Amino acid sequence: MSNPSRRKWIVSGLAMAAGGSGLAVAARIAGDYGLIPPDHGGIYGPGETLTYASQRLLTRHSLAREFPRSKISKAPFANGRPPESTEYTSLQTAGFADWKLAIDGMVGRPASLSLAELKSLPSRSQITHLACEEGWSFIAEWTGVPLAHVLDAAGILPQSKYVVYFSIQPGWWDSVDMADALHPQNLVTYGMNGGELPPGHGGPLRLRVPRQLGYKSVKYITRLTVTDSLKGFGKGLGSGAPEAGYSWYAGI
Ligand SMILES: Nc1nc2c(c(=O)[nH]1)N[C@H]1C(S)=C(S)[C@@H](COP(=O)(O)O)O[C@H]1N2
Ligand SMILES: [Mo]
Repeated sequence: MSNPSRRKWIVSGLAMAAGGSGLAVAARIAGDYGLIPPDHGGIYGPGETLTYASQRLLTRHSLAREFPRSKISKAPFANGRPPESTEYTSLQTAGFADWKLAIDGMVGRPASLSLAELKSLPSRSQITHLACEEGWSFIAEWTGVPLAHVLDAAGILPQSKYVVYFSIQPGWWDSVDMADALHPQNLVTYGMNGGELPPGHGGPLRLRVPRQLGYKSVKYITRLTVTDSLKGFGKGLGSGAPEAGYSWYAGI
């Protein structure tokens, strides 16, 4: 599927099927190409499938826009408050020295990395937009290790299809497919605007997924699990978002 005209052909086929014969047909075509998102059931399912499949075929290699330093927002909005659990606050009191990111599931070398270990891996900084589904947004510089490096170090097995990521904050977890997981702009982020990532924005560690809406950028992450199926996680819809009526795939 690397030939762009073939991709365009499939996408126009999807669009025609969606317009002419209904979304269900488009969803079936998408299924033939393995492009079914985990929240494909229910009344919005065929629409979700069409969005995901078309975006995947057209944009899987595209980059989120990166901005010059002059565009960094002066007063970025932190949505919600950091966790108040003793688990979090005692880690915070110790300067997050004992914060760990576990990497498990379908990997050859499961690992548990401290912040110091993550900071010793190759880093990348990028100035991107974080857009909430509620309409507000801001631009910040994010620094971290590309998720692809972390996965590489752990050795993902060939049958793996998704990376599920979990927050220390109850209820917050999400997942991305491998095309997104290996995308160079997805960062296991520990820095913001030249300093540490502040607790309000997910410090000490969050996954930034700049090609999708803000809710995919889960804050306070402690675990990454590589899997070939999302069925065993939550209600099997790929994240908490579809359980609450939002899309699993939130590409922008
Ligand atoms: N753990 C956790 N992650 C989270 C959230 C949250 O409340 N808890 N909110 C999400 C939503 S809806 C958005 S829009 C962004 C907001 O990021 P910000 O707090 O840096 O503005 O974080 C996302 N990640
Ligand atoms: Mo949001």
